[in-house]
Order: sequence, then C-alpha cells, then structure tokens
Amino acid sequence: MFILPALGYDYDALGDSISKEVMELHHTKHHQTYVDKLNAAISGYPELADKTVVELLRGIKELPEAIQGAVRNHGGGHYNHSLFWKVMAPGAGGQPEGVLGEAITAKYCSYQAFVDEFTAKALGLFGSGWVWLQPDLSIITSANQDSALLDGGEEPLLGLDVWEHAYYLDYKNKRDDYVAAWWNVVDWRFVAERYAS
Ligand code: MN3
Repeated sequence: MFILPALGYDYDALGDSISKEVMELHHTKHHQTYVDKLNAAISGYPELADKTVVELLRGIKELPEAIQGAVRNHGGGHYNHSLFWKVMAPGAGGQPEGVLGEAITAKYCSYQAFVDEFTAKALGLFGSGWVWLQPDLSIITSANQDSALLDGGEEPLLGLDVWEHAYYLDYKNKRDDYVAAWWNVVDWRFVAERYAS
C-alpha cells in the first residue's frame, strides 16, 4: 500500500509563494486521492504489491491492461507530487551552486536564461501538466500526470505542477505570477544533491 508522504515543512511555510490553503488542499485532498486510487487500482494484483511507484510507471506497458490508465494517472500523480513537495522549501530560492549551477550555466549560458526557458515552457503548456528538469538538464513538459518515466526514462531532478489546482486559489488565471513566485521556494540544495547522485 502506498501512503501519503508527510511534508518536510508546515502548510503555511511557503509564505506568499503558495498559501497554506492551497498547500493543505493540494496535499491532503489531491495527492491523497492519487494515493487512494493507485492503491485501489493495484489492490487486486498481489504480484504488484512489492513494486515501487517508479517501477510501476517505468513498466506501465507490462501491467495488466485494465489498470494501465489508473496507474498512469494516479501512480503518476503520486510520484509527481511526492517529488514536488521535496523540491520546495521555506526560505529557499536563489540560484543553484556547485556542480549543478555550473552545468546549468554551461548549458543555458546563464541561470536567468534557464529560468526564462523553463518559465516559457510552463506558460506555453496547454491545459494541465508538468514542467520537468531532466538529469541531462533538458526541460520537458508533460500532459496530465505523465512524465519521462512512462517511456522508461530517467527520474526528473525538478518538477513544477501547472495544474490549475496548484495555483488558482492564490493566483486565479495568472499562471505567470504563480511560476514567478515558485522560483522563490525552489530548494536548489535538494535538486543539486539529486543531480550529484
Ligand atoms: Mn497537483
């Protein structure tokens, strides 16, 4: 059985970037629902009980056809949100340092150019989905709760939830304001450790 992971900080810890109301709803309602529906989907398949969510998503095509859609959506939702909570932290923001900082600068010329490209992809994504920074430092987007894992790809370093439920109560239709504020809570130390490993 999968369980809802606890946040590493309080619901009100992200200050003006993401409100307590949004964090609490997003974690206790949206993420919890993905966990519950993932558990329901695999409950009739004891052979899947020991699989991690990454294994389920990477091996989606080998799963019983009847649950592929549910695992894709709810397993994806569980994985994506579990990462999302970790790439944010109170008092974070700033710029990546060390090896990751140098690699981003090497690939994008500057941190700001990287932010601009990531932001443009977030604003250009139609409908609900995610923007990802991959281990090769490419920036990709996915619809719904998909990610590169479904193609057997690498786990992302960083992900931004651009579903309306992630920002509408705080920013209404202004996705650009949400994305701009989100950079202030990105935990680059966590992302850099992920990159290093
Ligand atoms: Mn979400």
